[in-house]
Amino acid sequence: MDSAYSKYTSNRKILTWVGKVAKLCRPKNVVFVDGSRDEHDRLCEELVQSGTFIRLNEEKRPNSYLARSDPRDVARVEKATYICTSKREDAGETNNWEDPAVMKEKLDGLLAGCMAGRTMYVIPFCMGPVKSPFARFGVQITDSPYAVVHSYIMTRIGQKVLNAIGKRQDFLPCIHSVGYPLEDGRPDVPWPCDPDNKYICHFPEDPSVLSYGSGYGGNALLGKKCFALRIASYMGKQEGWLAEHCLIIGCKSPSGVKKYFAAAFPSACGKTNLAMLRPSLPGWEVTCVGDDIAWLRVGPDGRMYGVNPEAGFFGVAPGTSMTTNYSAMQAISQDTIFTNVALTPDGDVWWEGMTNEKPEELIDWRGEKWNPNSDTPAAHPNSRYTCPAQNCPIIDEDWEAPDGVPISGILFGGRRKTVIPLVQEARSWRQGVFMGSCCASERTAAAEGKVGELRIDPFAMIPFCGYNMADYFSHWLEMGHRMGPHAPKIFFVNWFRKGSNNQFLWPGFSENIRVLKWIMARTEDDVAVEDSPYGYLPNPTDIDMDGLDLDQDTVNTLLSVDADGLEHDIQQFGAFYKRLGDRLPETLMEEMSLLKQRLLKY
Ligand code: SAT
Ligand code: MN
Repeated sequence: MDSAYSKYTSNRKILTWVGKVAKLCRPKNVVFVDGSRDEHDRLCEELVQSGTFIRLNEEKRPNSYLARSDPRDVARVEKATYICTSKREDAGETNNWEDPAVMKEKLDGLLAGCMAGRTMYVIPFCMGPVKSPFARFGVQITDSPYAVVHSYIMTRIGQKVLNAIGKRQDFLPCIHSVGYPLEDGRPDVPWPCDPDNKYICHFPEDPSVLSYGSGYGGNALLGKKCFALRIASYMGKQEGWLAEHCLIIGCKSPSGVKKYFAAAFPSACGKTNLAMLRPSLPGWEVTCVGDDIAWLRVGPDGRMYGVNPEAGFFGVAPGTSMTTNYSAMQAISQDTIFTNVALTPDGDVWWEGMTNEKPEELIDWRGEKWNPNSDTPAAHPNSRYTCPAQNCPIIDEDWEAPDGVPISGILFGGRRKTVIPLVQEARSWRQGVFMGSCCASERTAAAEGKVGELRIDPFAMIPFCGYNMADYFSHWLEMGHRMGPHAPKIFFVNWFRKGSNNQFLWPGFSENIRVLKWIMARTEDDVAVEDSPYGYLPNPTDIDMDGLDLDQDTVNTLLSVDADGLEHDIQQFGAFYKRLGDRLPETLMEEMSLLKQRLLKY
């Protein structure tokens, strides 16, 4: 077969697929993205010309841009996200499901002619360092130049990746369209999308991904949540590894002992801040391997190793400041794309929480004039920065190590104003898996649902697990069996415990190093623990409280499990387990009854 694109690759599967998609979507032209600096700069210039990008003040924020989305396209859409497996049970209770053939027919209808008048970009990409045994390849077709310039930052792309794919057949084909064809003289808009027809569909059995109608974040950058979490979690189940919604950090003590930790928290629980923690304790050092996704495998020595499959950060802007996250502020001081933040009169960016004082005037994320008396936020609450990981001043020296970094501990957490202590250690891997399955966050007034009600989010994977959640729990248990005594210890943390006056008891942020210090000691069995009905608790004198102004009562509350509250938790998690049906591993039911028994004796 002769193809117009055979000068880029001799991979028949890619050439045939690209030809087929082009025929269906009918773009004006097809461009293979080569990943060069020139091409990147040209695309950014085109985005400025078309009004999607505003170039920021070169002196204040070099090589950076602001994009404002359509107000109807500002976040991932879970109700439009599907796992399409031949059997419904394989997607499970916690995912939207549709029959693959039915969904493909529907999408074929939407895709027909959907790229009219546009360029169809073909982006060869790699998740993980290209030469790593963890690396997985994909090819994303998209009609969004905004998605293309993001992929320069978020993944490894271009001709070098296409060469690395060579004749391999196992790349993930991903199709993305904003769903805004320019036919019959229809003029383009700065942020094309099809707000009433969004579909983010995963076909893990193919595997493939099809996303239609949205240009935003995880809906459009298909390497991220779609591949690196949903599809990869399914692959990991088949192949014996884990794709997790985890940050990875390195933590070095003043005496030079360094360990790596992975941590999973539901959204709005401070994941990015922990990923870039600035320790308050002298001599301690924290380095960042990744802020969002970890691929975890068992190494030849039986220990767990992790890589960050991404190459950049796609972080929430509001709340990010020199005090809450100094390293993120440094990382986004250049080469950054901002989406839906506010624009200052001198061509820089601003968002709520960036400075104590609000600027006198701004252009808000909708492009309207804004001042401190305006009753809407200047930046959208889900506004984002996209910057290269390399920009982070505390990026770990081994963040691209092909074999990953050894993981000594796994942390789970949530936002819990009561019940759950500052930190506890699981008695065993299986109790750790139980704790992971019991990740939850209290709803804040801003979210839907009753305030204080628990939103259950096991392993922080509810929106990202690409298969049946009960099977996922079994897979975690199985990973523990494989590692045996080499398995990392599992911890559960909660920075958000409140006192009777509704004030946070723990200062959090930089002070969280004190908890990491204890966790480090526990991974070496350097300190003893106290028993509790739930996990093992620190002896209060073993958490370094030097220089903190916390009275004994506060410390005692922070380091205690509330038995009554825990009983209420168990009821809610019990109901959730029931929902998962009979594929739920017996071991977790046993862990739950052991917890009940310990509570009775308490
Ligand atoms: O939009 S993304 O899915 O990439 C980010 C997020 O929702 O956390
Ligand atoms: Mn995330």
